[in-house]
Amino acid sequence: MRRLNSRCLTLVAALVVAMPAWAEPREFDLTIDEMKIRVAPDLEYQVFAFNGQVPAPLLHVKEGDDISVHVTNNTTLPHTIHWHGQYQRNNWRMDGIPGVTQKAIEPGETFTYKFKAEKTGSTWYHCHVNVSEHVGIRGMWGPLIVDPAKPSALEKKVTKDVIMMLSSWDSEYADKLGSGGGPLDRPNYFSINGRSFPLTQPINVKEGDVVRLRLFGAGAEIHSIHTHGHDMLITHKDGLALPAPYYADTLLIGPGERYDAIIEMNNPGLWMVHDHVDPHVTNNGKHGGGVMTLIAYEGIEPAVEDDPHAGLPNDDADFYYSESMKKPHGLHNNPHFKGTPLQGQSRRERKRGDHESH
Ligand SMILES: [Cu+2]
Repeated sequence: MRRLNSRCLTLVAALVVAMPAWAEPREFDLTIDEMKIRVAPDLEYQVFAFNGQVPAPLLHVKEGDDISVHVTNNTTLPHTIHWHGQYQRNNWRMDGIPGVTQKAIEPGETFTYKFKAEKTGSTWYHCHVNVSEHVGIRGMWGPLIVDPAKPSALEKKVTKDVIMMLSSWDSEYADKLGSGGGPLDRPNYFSINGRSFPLTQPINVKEGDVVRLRLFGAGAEIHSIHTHGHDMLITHKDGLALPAPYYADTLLIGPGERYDAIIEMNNPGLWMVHDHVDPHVTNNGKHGGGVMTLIAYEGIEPAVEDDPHAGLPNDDADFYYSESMKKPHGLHNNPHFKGTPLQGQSRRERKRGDHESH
């Protein structure tokens, strides 16, 4: 009896180690829909949109959580979801690679992904069918943030999360869903969270805030982000804590990469945040567009009356997922990211139009 009890205790102890007390099962629903979003003032774009929005909804979970995601494909083409960064240990069939780990999810089908959120930090999810089109220029990407069971002292200081997903667009294929993204094509619009300046929104802060800026290379371009007036302490690369965090004021972010930067808001003013790769601050070659925004301290007035930055829309406190990150763990949609459904034209008709125009 005593031996049995001690065996039971060992078993219970092993289970406690394997399933941390903070881990929970979480079940989410995602649809994929054909929508149109406004990327820039002069660019409307057809997208494959998770839950109808670009960027996709925030998935915010805890280390060790058991995740189930039911994905329903309402579009006219097959898709999958790759959980970029997650290890899928003993679970490789959930890695989302068509023709390797699964058959792609066909139009009208639902597929359920099940995996443990093992890797912490800034991970993300994206389609893995025709990646150069679906991810490169059709908006099939979103953040999967996994909070570590034991956050570092630095992470605990954060008062505001700011998620920036950088990507690019090619106006030639704006209304040609199902084509584009060729390796020699040249994108001509560049965006933060799917919007090009002046449709980006300011990063609203107050003195004393500690911002955790999570930068994602969601597209196929390399970006070089400069935060005026502030140094970034780079703490994580691809969700992994750096053994020696380092300071930078300009940071390169390549395709697929993620960097986390802690920024102390200790310098009140209106400060540019922009990409130093010149074409990336244009809309179709016209300067004053692309990957550009402002760090805007509470109570600071613009220095000049016609400052274009002062005219940025400032009606979505969740543009950088800051509000969603404060909510309880879960899936968080953002109605501001929602597109309008593609209507009146079947894909076949659109395709016919495409062929006629070539
Ligand atoms: Cu896809």
